[in-house]
Amino acid sequence: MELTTKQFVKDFKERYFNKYSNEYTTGTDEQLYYALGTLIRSYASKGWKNMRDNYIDNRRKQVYYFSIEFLPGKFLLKNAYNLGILETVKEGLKELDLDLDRIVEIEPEPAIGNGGLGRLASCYLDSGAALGLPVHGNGIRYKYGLFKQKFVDGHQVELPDNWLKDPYPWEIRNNVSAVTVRMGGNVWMREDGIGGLEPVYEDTLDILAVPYDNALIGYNEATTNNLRLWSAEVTPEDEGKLDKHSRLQIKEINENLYPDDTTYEGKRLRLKQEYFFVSAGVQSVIRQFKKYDLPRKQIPDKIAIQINDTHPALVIPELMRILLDEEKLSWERAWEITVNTVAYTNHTILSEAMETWEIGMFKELLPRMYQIIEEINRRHVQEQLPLYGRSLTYATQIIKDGQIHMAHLAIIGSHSTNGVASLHTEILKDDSLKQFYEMFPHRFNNKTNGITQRRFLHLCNPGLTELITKKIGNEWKTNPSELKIFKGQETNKHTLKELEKVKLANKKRLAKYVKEQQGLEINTDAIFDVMIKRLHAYKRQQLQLLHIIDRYLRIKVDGETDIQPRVFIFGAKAAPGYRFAKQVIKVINELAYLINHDDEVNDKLQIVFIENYNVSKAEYIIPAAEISEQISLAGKEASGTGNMKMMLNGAITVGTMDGANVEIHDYVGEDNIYIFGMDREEVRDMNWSGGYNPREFYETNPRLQRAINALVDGTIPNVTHEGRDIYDAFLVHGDEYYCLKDFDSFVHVQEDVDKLYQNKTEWNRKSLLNIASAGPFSSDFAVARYATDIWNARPVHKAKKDQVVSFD
Ligand code: AZC
Repeated sequence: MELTTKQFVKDFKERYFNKYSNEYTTGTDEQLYYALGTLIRSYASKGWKNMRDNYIDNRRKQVYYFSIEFLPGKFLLKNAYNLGILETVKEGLKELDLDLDRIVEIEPEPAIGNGGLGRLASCYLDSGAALGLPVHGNGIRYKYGLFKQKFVDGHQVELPDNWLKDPYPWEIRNNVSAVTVRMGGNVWMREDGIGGLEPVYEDTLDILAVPYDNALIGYNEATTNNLRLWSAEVTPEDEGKLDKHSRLQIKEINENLYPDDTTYEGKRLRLKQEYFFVSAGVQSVIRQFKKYDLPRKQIPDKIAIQINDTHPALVIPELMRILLDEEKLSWERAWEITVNTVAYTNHTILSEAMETWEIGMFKELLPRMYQIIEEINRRHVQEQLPLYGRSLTYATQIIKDGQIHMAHLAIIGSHSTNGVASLHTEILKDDSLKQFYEMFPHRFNNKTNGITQRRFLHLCNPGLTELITKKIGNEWKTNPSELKIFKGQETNKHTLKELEKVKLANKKRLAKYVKEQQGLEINTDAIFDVMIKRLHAYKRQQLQLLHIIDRYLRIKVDGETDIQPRVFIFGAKAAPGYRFAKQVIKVINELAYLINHDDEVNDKLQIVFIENYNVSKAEYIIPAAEISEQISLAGKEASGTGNMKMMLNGAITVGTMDGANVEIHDYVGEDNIYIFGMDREEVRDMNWSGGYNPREFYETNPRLQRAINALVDGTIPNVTHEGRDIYDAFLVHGDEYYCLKDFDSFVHVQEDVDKLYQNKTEWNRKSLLNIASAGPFSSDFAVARYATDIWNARPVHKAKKDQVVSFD
């Protein structure tokens, strides 16, 4: 949009005055933030309204991304940037003598997601809007986001994240669009007088779902979409009538984000949350469709619903319910519409993360959903039995062994099932979802994840953005595949030096932050070795721990002096109930304390564990990363996206052939990535042959033995049982994630990395090649592929000339 500094200054003063009846010069940072936030939002209002009208007037196909988690990060800078007014805002604030950084610092980050899956959803919404595609988000407005992590004596302590305690300038409460969601009670069918049946509900708990809408402003205002987050309230009819218990039941629905993305304890509340946002979302989608005034059979032509993992899989029976009970369609017609509307993305192969619900609980909470799922299951069996026989058909049932299997429902009730990296999709096809692949081969497809270059490069790393632009022009910003032109600079010594300077500046910025937060001075000449992701055994932070202990002992005990200095940087939250993960945090923190305070060692080795890792912290850390640690056991990480973000910022990956690392390897070339460890086939063969004997590795590798012993022999103070439990996981419980097996090859590639760093030109060259090869991982491409292959959705206007993403 067009905005002069003069106009902005005037608007800001007015906005502040009208809001607070006072001059802005008297404002607190909180007030200044609120005034600025609402002002920027107001700049987007017209575009938002126009787009809403445009979608309806032109009966555009709209896509709804249903996700129980989103991790959008802060909005202020992003929105100003996408509106094209960030520089104006900066100048204007300078004129007003206000500090933008301080104002941005105040903004709370909506941590309404756990990790990868939630962040991916937000990257996709950003890309959808940037491409001019009508892609909206649908989720829950959790009052408390993911806990705030604090370290107390090295232990993780969880504090509540009350991110909505102050008014949130980006959202609009939208009372007129509220809908009612019914749970519990009884349901029975009676004749509806027109030859069919209709359900009668008794004793249900009715919940008012109120949407809060957040504008998703596309880059260059390509379009503006909506992130709709639902809040649970008492219906006006029940106001004053409901007992305390029922009120509590309603209140708790959007009180807390479920704090674990990898295990499901079959919690009733989680199921309530799932049905709540699904039912509200589907009702509102159908309402939107009705504005088009088209026959219902055209629903799949005008609506696509993508379900982000299985948490929203109730979309399938809920859409069926509406079509059957309210729209009075036949089962067959309703089913065809449903399957053609819904598509499913799988994000994990970990069996413990596959959702199932115990029938008794499910039936009691969602009786009508249960009836419909039963019928879907019955018809599935009836249809597939003659074609595929008993064993395959029964294996694919939705209801079996007393449980409802959500992944089965998601595959059977949708037209597309995709994995999130090519290796992951292969594993789904030939292993974890093999039987479904046999039945529905055409439904399976791969959509490798992507990341938004706007947040994870343009905004968080202006130095690098400027350097690239100086060398190859502006076009790569809207067409990230142009980044490959930057490869032409690989032998340009001058560019490589400039790149090094940018990295150093980013390292210094991070070092300053660490100094402020932890009082620790880190060595910015050392390699910054970064591992940021949720803490989980399969991701193998404990392997990195062994590597660091080994380094420590080489310096401390062996007296090695010729060792490349490194700063190991961690960021990771452990699920509150995940004991092992918390123990790893404790041990890393104690090791950090030991090493950082030992003057014999700390010029060669330091450890920083950044507290409360989240999107904003990632934006600080990623530009400073030189090594990107992606060391999950092959076959376990569906994709990973941190790997892409760090690569885009010039970090060199040390990783296994897992998830999207495989594709990173293919794009950047094997000379520019450090791959180690077993591959997926080796892991699978090893598992099939009943695991391995980690003791063999322990006993025959003195370096490994020494590192493991350090967990229990008092080398690391204050970690008695934590060290012991990790030790036992390695040696007593069979080392499920093959850390001992991969140790040797891991530490050897790390030594190669050290050697490379001695030659800064060569390092910078590889770093540059990583940046130049990261274009294909832009979420703009990923979303364009979803739009073309799955959604059949098109942008509001032809993509601009300089935008290569093709829709034809
Ligand atoms: C994550 C995967 O673990 C990660 O590999 C992937 O990059 C990310 O999704 C986005 O696809 N999964 C989750 O966050 N959660 C679940 C339940 O899979």
